[in-house]
Formats: sequence, structure tokens, C-alpha cells
Amino acid sequence: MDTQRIKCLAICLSCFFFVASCVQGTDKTNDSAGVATTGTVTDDDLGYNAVPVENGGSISGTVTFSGTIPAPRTVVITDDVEACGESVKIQDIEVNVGGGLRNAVVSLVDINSGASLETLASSPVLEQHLCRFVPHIMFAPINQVVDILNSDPISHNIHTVAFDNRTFNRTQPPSLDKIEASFEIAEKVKVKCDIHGWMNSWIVVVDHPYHAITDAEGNFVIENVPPGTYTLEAWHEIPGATKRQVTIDSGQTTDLSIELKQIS
Ligand SMILES: [Cu+2]
Repeated sequence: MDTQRIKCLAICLSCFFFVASCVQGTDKTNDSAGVATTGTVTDDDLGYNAVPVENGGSISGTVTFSGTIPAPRTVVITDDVEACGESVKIQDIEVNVGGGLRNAVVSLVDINSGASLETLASSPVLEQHLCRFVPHIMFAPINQVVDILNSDPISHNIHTVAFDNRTFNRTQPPSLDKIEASFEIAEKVKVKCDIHGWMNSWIVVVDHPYHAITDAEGNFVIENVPPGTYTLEAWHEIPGATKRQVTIDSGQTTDLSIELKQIS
């Protein structure tokens, strides 16, 4: 083979690998609006290694709130009364008689291998019902489609507020049964409706399964954690976050009491 033919072959091979890399590089799940098109998530995409967990331990506990609990806010409604009612009562901090804080997110923030993300119990459906987002806070595995539904006979508007993910802002009339959205980067994304100012919720985008949302008593459980020492974060939208070190022993349950203090 002469020199000229070798050069041509080298150029052809370079073009082939360039085109192949471009095709692979366009395999994204979001369009420019952050609204989902296609895509399948694997743990390999996440920078998190899914491995079998043998003799894992658990973390259980309670998140409590310390401080003055704000009184419920009553918002008088003037538009869309037929769907929303004449007023809505907003309780920003829900605490039970024992101080247990509902809707706090408890997470291991520095774990890089463990059970597959698929083991996280999540139902990524966000519904707009009676002019409220339901649920108020939810998990969405990274790149997984979130179905956004409108069961009200009026239009709502889904406006996301994010730091790392692309935001989107779309009106959803009653005729549009479902909007599909997905998020590429793990972070807490706020969702609001610009039409009805009291409507807001949170989508917690996660890239591993070691998270929990506290129940009405402030309780949480995180299971099947590989033994080791991790940083655990508890977060709520009003008081904010606190972190601590936690050590997980094989086959054992680590009990925690976590206090979130009112921001002064
Ligand atoms: Cu709305």
C-alpha cells in the first residue's frame, strides 16, 4: 500500500470514529426545554457504582423541628374559585405533637457505591389537584421521566427553579393530560405555578437510592447501606440543612435523632 492510500485510509477511519462519537453524544434525554423525549437510565451513567450489598446496615430515626412554628397562612383566592375554592390554608412547617417534622429529606451525601438506584421507592408523578401540587415533595431518579398531570378544569403553569438543571416553564391547560419532564443532575428542584402563587413543590433529583422523606411523625428509614462512615444531611425547605457523620455497621441499625433549628 502506497503512502497516499495509507493517508486516505487514516482519514476515513478518523471520520468514522468522529461520526460514531457524535451519534453517541446526542443520546440525551432532555430537549432544550428540559422536557423529556427518550432515554434509559443506567447506573453507569451516574458516576455511582451499583454493586451487590451484603450485610448492609440501616439508619432510622426522627427529624424534629426546634423553634416557633409559623401559624398557617390563609390565601384568599379571587381567580379560578370554581376549581381552587375561595381560600387555601398553607402550613409551611408541619410538626406533630412530639416535634416530629414532616417532609424533611434525609440523605447520604457522599456515598459512591451501593445498591442500584432502582431500589429507591419512588413514584415520579406530580399532580396538580385542587390547585395544589401533590405530593409536596418527591424523589425523581436522575434522567427518569416525571409525569406531570393536571386533574383540574383550569390551566396551571409548571415553572421549575434549578441551579444545575435546565429549567422549563410550560402552561398546562386541562386538555393537556400529561407533561413529561426529566432532570440530568442531582439537586433539589423547586416547582411553582405562576398562575396560582401559593402552589409550590419540590422534586429531589437523586443519583443513588440512599434518601428518605420523613413521614407525618418525622420518622425515616434508610436501608441496605454498605458498612462505612458517611456524611448524612437532613434538609427542610424552611429551616434548611444540617449535616453529621454517621457510621453504619454490618447488619446493625443506627438510630439518630436530628434537630433542625429555626433560622433566626
Ligand atoms: Cu396553578
